[in-house]
Amino acid sequence: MIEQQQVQFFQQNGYLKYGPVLNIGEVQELRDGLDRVIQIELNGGDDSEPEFEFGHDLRSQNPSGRVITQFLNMWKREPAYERLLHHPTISGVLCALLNTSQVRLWHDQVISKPPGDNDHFRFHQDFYFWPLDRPEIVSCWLALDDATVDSGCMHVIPESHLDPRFSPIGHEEELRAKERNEITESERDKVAKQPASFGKPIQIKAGECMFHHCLNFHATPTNITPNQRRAHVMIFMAKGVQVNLSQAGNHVLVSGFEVDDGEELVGKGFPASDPKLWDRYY
Ligand SMILES: O=C(O)CCC(=O)C(=O)O
Repeated sequence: MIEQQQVQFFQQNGYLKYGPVLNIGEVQELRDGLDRVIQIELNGGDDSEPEFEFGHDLRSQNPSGRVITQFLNMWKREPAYERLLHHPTISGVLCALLNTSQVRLWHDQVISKPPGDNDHFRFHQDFYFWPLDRPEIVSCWLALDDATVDSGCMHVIPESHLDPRFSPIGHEEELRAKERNEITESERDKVAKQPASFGKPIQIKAGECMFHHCLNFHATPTNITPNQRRAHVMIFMAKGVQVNLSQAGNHVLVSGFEVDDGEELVGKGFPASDPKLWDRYY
């Protein structure tokens, strides 16, 4: 499932190009599920969970008027996505990368870049967008279409997750320096301005996945092909990750927390991955 060498590569570089985890039938099930969700959204939407409204259309936040669509917590909407949380290979690899006995979902999301009407993601570190206390969090980025440089594949900056300038302490210092007007632009801001080509492209085929650490800088460029570029991202936490409302305390998922600030994030909105459940869905 995973070699020690791959774990070491991840620890050193902050990402891992893994390879195939789903067959094309399983990928098609996910695409079909996404199509059903898109139909619901086009017909007025489903507001049964606050996060279903989040990020469907980033046009309003984006003066260029181009669109990335983002659908949070697909696992609550479609059984194929719920089943995927328990995929034995994905779960096992994540436990090895995070050196933990079990992983728990923070959230999942489909990020879809439709042809001809999409935008790019600038270099960012995911961790600082989340109300969580420690960077023991890894994303599994699963391609639902072949992801190439032209279609907007993931680009990573190797080893950036180990760079002290971009660590939680470095981030704190940067915020304080900005508050005191000592700096207007931080090292992180400078990285965010770089084009995706500054990073290393991770081209993968539909059904394959790559993993990235929550402090690893990553970006995806605009999809300039006539094809869809859909990816499903599952973000998992190691055992013990706690709520930290002093960071991103206004995150859309906070209203669903069943635990208090400083407690381990568990509860029905954050299922533990259990490979035994993978077969139970059939
Ligand atoms: O799929 C994309 O285009 C961006 C994904 C991303 O930034 C992430 O997985 O954190």
